Amino acid sequence: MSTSVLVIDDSATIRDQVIRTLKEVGLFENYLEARDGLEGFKTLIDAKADLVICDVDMPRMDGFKFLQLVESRPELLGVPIIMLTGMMDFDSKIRGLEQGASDYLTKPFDVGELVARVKVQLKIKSLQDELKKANELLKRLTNIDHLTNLFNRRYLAEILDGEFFRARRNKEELSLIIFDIDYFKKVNDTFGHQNGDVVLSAVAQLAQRQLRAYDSAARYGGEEFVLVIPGTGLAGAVMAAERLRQAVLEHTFPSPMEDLTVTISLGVATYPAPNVDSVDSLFRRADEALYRAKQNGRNRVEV
Ligand code: GH3
Ligand code: MG
Ligand code: MG
Ligand code: MG
Repeated sequence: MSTSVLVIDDSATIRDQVIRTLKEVGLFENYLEARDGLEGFKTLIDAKADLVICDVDMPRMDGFKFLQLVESRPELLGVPIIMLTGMMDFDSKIRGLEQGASDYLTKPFDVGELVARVKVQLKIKSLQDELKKANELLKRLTNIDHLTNLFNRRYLAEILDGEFFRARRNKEELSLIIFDIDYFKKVNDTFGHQNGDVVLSAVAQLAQRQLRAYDSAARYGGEEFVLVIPGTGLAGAVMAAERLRQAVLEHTFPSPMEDLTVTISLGVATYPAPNVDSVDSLFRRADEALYRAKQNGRNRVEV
């Protein structure tokens, strides 16, 4: 990955000095320059520098205004900014740090100190990036079912609470589809548990493919799944369920299951409806519908 630094200063001499110093150490691959805050902000947006060194006192737009602009852009969060301040100007050092600067250097700066402070900021940045990655991984591990890549049961409960709250507040509909693979024990018995797992994740993929942006799919139990469909009434949800039923029925599995067809039974329920006024009652209603789908011959949708 190529790394770049952006140096913002109205003085060409200072810009050259900073860039020459950093080039000698070879900390970056690209060196960008700007003459004032606004030009610097535009360059930063376009080029996405990994670190910024910014003068305080500049015509047109000073370093503080630059910090404010950067603060207003979430995509620039975490880019370290080292301010260059005049020798005696304590106020602007403090103000700069308060407004989001990561560090400051006093002019005229010592080249050794410049390099050392830049290295510290790059180190902090890389630790922050690692922490962010670790957090994303943790979130995956906590919320995602590892076999199917769908949300797990724990996270489904969170999604349902959130969506139900939103639906009630906005007076919108919220639909739920619960489905279960038919005679799945037979798949395991015939092809083995491992091939059973392949079927499970293929069915999960088919369900995932049906979803729109705000829908969610979760693995609720062994071979039971739940789809949460906000902003959709019973008729729309039944159509989605029917499409999924058809897609599963028509799916071809890999060897040795080429000739296998699996079917699913689906139960659909929508909030609001008589006696459906909570997550629990919505869930119960969909589960009862699923039970009826099984009773009435499987491979079908019931409400
Ligand atoms: P029904 O049509 O009534 O649903 O019949 P069924 O055979 O599918 O019955 P049921 O839903 O009760 O059976 C669930 C089976 O799914 C039993 C269990 O061995 C299997 N199963 C549950 N979790 C997994 C899993 O992670 N992998 C595999 N391969 N099988 C699983
Ligand atoms: Mg200046
Ligand atoms: Mg089953
Ligand atoms: Mg089951």
